[in-house]
Amino acid sequence: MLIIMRHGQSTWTDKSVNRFAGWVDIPLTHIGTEQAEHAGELLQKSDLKPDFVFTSLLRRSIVTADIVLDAIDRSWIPVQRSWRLNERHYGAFQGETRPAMHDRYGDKLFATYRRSYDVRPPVIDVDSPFFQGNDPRYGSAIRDGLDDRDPSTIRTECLKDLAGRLQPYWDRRVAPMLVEGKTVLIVTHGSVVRAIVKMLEHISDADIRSINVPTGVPMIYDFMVSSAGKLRVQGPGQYLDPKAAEQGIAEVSALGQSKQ
Ligand code: DG2
Repeated sequence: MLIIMRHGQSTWTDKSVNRFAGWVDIPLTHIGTEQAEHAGELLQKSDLKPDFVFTSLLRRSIVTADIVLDAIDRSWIPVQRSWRLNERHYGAFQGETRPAMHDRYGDKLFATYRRSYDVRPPVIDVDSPFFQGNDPRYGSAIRDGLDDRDPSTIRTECLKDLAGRLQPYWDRRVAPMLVEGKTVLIVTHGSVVRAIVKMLEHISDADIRSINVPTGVPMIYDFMVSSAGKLRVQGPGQYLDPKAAEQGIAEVSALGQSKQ
């Protein structure tokens, strides 16, 4: 079984701040912490006991996972963190407010940069304080040998780029655990959840544009394993708290509104 969720609300998804984060390592808000605690309660109520947890290299994912696991007394399970589960690199949008970018680019282009499958935002300048090229967490010591991608050189990504860097990690790190019948928890970011939902539910490049992911609400996928050892997903993902998911999805959509 897969339990997948976006981290709790971060300081930059708080609507009073409303900045694009991407790979910028911002913390959770008080609400985000409460959402993570609620996610833990939902797992507890449904008697879901993860055997393994995956996070990105960003604290909003790491801290959310810690809170969820603490709530279900499973802080002890093994963890693997990877840049491949990081949010999409938002290029030059990192650190900018959504309303300002909306007003600069207009409805159509703004929506394309935010939700299209294959259009990248403009690249970030290497001198920007929001560029992570010199951050030790993306240095060569962390290369995982899955391919020759170098995270320290990434300056923008579209969802297709994210899906490309995620696929080898899914195939060689995550899927084998699901094939073994383990319960896997992935605490990650909106775009990574969208990429995984797209892959598992065979959503088209056009239809993925309308999918938004709420903060802090776990979603469940069940699998069967074929005689050839292939994973077969059993239906669409199910949110453990559909009402909170609906409200969260509306909030994410609203963040993209113009300030005018
Ligand atoms: C958000 C997504 O990702 O922003 O990078 O700012 O919060 O899941 O890490 P998060 C960011 P939107 O694409 O929803 O504007």
